[in-house]
Amino acid sequence: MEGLKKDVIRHVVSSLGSDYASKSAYNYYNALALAVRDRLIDNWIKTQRSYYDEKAKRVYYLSLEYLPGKSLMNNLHCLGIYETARKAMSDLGFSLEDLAEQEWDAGLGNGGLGRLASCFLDSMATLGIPGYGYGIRYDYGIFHQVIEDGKQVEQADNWMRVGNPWAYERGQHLFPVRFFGEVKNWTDEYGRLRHTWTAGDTVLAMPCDMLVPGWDNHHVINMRLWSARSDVEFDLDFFNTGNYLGAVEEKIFDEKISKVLYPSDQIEEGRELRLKQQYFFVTATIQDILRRFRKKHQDMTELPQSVAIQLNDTHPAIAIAELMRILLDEDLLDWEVAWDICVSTFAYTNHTILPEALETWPVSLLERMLPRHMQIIYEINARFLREVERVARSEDCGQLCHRDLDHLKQRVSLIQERPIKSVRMAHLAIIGSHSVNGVAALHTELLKARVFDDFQRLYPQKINNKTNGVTPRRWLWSANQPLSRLIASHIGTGFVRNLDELTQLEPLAADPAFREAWRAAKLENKQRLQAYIKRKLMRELHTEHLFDVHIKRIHEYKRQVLNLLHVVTAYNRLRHGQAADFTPRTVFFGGKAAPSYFMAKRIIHAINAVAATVNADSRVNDKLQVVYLPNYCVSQAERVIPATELSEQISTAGMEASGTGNMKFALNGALTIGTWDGATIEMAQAIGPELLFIFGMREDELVSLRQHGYNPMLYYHGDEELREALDMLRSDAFSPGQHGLFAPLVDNLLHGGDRFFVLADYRQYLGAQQDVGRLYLDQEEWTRRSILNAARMGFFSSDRAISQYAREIWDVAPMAGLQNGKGA
Ligand code: AZC
Repeated sequence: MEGLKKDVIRHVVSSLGSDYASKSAYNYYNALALAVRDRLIDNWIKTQRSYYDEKAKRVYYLSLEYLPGKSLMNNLHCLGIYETARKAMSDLGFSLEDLAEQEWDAGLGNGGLGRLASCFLDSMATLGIPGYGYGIRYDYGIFHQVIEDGKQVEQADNWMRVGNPWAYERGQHLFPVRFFGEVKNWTDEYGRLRHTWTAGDTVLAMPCDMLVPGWDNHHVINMRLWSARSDVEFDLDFFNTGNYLGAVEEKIFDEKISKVLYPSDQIEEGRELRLKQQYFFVTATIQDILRRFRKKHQDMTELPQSVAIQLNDTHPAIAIAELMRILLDEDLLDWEVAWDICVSTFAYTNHTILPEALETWPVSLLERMLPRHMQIIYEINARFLREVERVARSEDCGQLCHRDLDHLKQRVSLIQERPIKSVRMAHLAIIGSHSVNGVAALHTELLKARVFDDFQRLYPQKINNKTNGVTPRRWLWSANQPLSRLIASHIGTGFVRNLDELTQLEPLAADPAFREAWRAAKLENKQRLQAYIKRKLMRELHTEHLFDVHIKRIHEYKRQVLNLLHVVTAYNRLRHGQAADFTPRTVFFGGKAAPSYFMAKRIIHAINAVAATVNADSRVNDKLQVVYLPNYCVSQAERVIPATELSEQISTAGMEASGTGNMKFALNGALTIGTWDGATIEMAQAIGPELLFIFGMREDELVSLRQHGYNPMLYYHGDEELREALDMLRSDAFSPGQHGLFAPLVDNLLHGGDRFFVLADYRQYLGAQQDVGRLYLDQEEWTRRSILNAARMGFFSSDRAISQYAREIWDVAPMAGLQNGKGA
């Protein structure tokens, strides 16, 4: 402890240039972070060296998004120095918890996809897999959400303003990134046509490394994030012509590339700068991967034996064309050889079946910005369509493909003709990869049967499932110390590395003393949340209420509106005195809406309007409260999830690819009210469906309802409570003086087809909520189920998910000496 204290003081003085006697929490947080980083860097260097020494096959995880959240607590726990740090900082006059609050969330992602990437890096580090995360170091992460007059207002997330003590910026290792320009043809010595791309503009990519430690194993992997740097300061011409300001302007323009994360989530914006970001990220990453590979290899055909590249969604899919370009134009390989290398190296994960999220880029834009890549994509397509023809005519594809060859070719082509001629990035990713995976069993089945059915027929081996998981280090151990300590006192700490060990809790569910201790841990977490809400929102929570929580991005398919209709109905019953047996509850909502997503923003407004009305109504507000948690983010989730008793997972069946919040809640002992969707299905199967509150129509039932003509008006007319709730929303009951404010929401349901079947599931949802309320009155039974939920969550560890990727997709083994935990 004395060593750590000394290091902290030294950093306050020599790294931060401050007086250690001036007790600034900001300085002491930074100094502690630097002292922790010192303890990581040696192991990071050793880890990187060992990969070379053992000629390990490396995994590169390419993701435009990461959501690491805060690093301090997690890193202290991984290093096993949490207690030491707590005591050391307390000696220096600080509470560790307060210091940790000084850190800004690294919000370099939108939601589930980005958080999954961060959980995966944690698992690779813990399992000893030679992995690297690659991404972009956005200067501005996901926007900061404030609620003003009930509405979402976006503010810039200037997370780097106060510096980032965790990152190593490596200004000496810059990689050139080229755009635009032209392609020249030439003939090589064997008479083959060759191509050279001479680019117009160049910018530079600077690596910023953030260290990702494994759990208690000395294995530290790297998350390398690229930051755009201009090359104009090296361009003497500018200075010679005296155009200093012109040069500076161009520099600023170049560095725009990594300025800001696109805040759209499952809606593609298709903006030119976004494509620039994607290519900027991809080319720098591929250059770095090949630089490392070439240190030990000359023969490019050995690449797939040494390197596995996982594409996190299609955002980095242009990497396929980029690697082809390098192999063809720089290494001068033949097409077939290059293509084999690509396909064997790449694998692609799909995260959504929503059609509006499937990326396409206009051919005209690609031709201008990346002319050589567009040529390559055309060539990939031509060869692929010939192959389709061959397979379709062959026996093994059967009549199915053959009958309608032209249509089949149009459907699978990389190029879509309408509404504008564009490249379908998902098709590029599928064709250029040896593995395409979905993220939960149902999602993968839907990929095979619907979204990519043609590809499933053409390549029946390619599409596979890897159900998501979450890291128990952050989402149980670090976020929920009260519960973790209780668990550890009964079964030891092995569960942090091997989550299956939680099954040892099962017999304890029958032990009243253990149940009481379990409830005490939950209460402690509820009180912590209470204190936080008081500080932040100046609201007093009732900890004896059932804490019912719906936090995730705001999206119509996630059906926050269904939850809101339940709240309004409960409000009406209480007002009308029809709810004598109502179990008091506080309903929490939280989540960001894409700034351009009108309906999602209106939903936020409606939730806040209903909250204001309900909370102000003294007839009901001792029994029902509604809280909107502004600026939902990773660190907020870490506070809220441990305090949650009821987890809302109520998406339209078939629409939520997996969900990962669902896993975090159950792991922390919340019971789930949910639809038969995403990974909630597999959770119900693992836990026992009777221990969750499952309701609503299933995916196949919805398909047939749609086919037979779904008429939401029937539900409106047939259900008095539903009608009352919708009419209130449409009138000004929640928006005094602003008649019609929420009419778009209601009209969308009644006259817009209710694409997400809110009305169809309303009555069943109410029934399930009634079951929840009733069960909550029986605290012994509730607690028993809560324990069993957590005990059966072992499968949903990201360690299990990453082990499957490593074995079944990457063919990568953990580093020797690390498999069983302790590293060398
Ligand atoms: C999300 C899915 O919506 C969510 O269900 C899943 O758990 C998560 O990915 C991780 O796999 N998708 C996204 O965040 N974004 C896109 C473009 O799919």
